[in-house]
Amino acid sequence: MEEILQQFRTDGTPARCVPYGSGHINRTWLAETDRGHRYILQQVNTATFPDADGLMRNILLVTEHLRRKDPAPGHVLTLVQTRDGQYYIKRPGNELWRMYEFIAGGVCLDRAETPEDFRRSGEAFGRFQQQMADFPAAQLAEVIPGFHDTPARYRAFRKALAEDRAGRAAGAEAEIRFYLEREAAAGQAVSLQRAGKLPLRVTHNDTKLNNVMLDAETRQPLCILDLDTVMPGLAANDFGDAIRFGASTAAEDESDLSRVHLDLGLYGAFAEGFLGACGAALTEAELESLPDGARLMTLECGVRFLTDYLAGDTYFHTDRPGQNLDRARTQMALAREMEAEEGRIRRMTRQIRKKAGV
Ligand code: ADP
Ligand code: GN1
Ligand code: MG
Repeated sequence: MEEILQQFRTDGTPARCVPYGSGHINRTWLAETDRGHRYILQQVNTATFPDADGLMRNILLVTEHLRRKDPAPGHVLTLVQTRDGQYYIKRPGNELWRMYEFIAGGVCLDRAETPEDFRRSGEAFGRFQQQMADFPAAQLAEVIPGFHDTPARYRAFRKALAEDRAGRAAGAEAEIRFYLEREAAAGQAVSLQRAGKLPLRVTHNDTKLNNVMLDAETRQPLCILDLDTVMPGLAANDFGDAIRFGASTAAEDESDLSRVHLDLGLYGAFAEGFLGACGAALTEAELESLPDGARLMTLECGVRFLTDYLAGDTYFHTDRPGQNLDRARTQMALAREMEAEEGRIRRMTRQIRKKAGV
């Protein structure tokens, strides 16, 4: 680790380095130098992101673009160069390391402490989409092809089910049935996009609450993090993924399902923030697709968790047995409530649109 830290142009000599954050993909550390300057060191998961050069090029392009829109320090991720002027280190075995300036004074929440926090995160992701609207999407590498191609996620699920590598399918029959029953419905947004009814935009694609940093004191949005998956995508996916994670009353891996509910107050708060920031730029079809996006992203993410459970937990970080199955189950609980409340959610969204004038 020391050897890696030394290769970056840090202000002072790295003196401390501790694991940090709660992401499921990369490994993240907080490093501090003897001069008290803090950095985020990340080992990027190249099993997930094999195209290291494409990925890092995307991040450079996106952060440069965002900085032109908003140059305030701490509002955009800043990569730290290596001593030989690169923005990342590649090591044997396709190891990829990068360093960011640590953004101080912010919080990344796993749960919104108030609806206001969630409204602010909606504003941040809406603004992100707005700021990226004039970015030429063709310049971005598609770092994970088909990342939100829900039918393709279902095909991977069926494959894992047929292979049953970890011998877990027999113990997850109800969950498997639940997701299979919804396979046709889950492909709705992708079909609309392919039919030319929903446009592709530059989206974040991983809009979990803990991928946005809020000012610890004012709770105003500070910075959007985790730019690894910025690619062409659907507005409904960014909206929906944020809802599936942040409008739940419980953690994504909660094992007591009686605690897992869709909080409509949180849904409304996010929708207000998001639509206020980017609603005017969305088409009527996109605006109408947002509530569906929440259900579709919940199903897609649940299918991915169940697929990983069946495959033996090889994709998402786990720290206990059964964690991916618990994650798949929380998404089921949320999707069920989204189905049951569909009419209400749609009406609420229309009211919010009206208030936002979009
Ligand atoms: P993953 O892909 O594994 O989710 P992230 O890039 O989201 O990795 O980083 C994980 C966590 O590290 C974030 O949720 C956040 O708490 C923290 N983090 C990441 N970048 C920074 C930064 N530049 N400044 C402060 N904290 C950061
Ligand atoms: C992963 O990297 P992180 O933890 O922000 C995943 C998302 C999932 C999410 C579920 C690159 O996000 O797609 O929605 O876990 N990221 C990747 O918590 O697969
Ligand atoms: Mg993250």
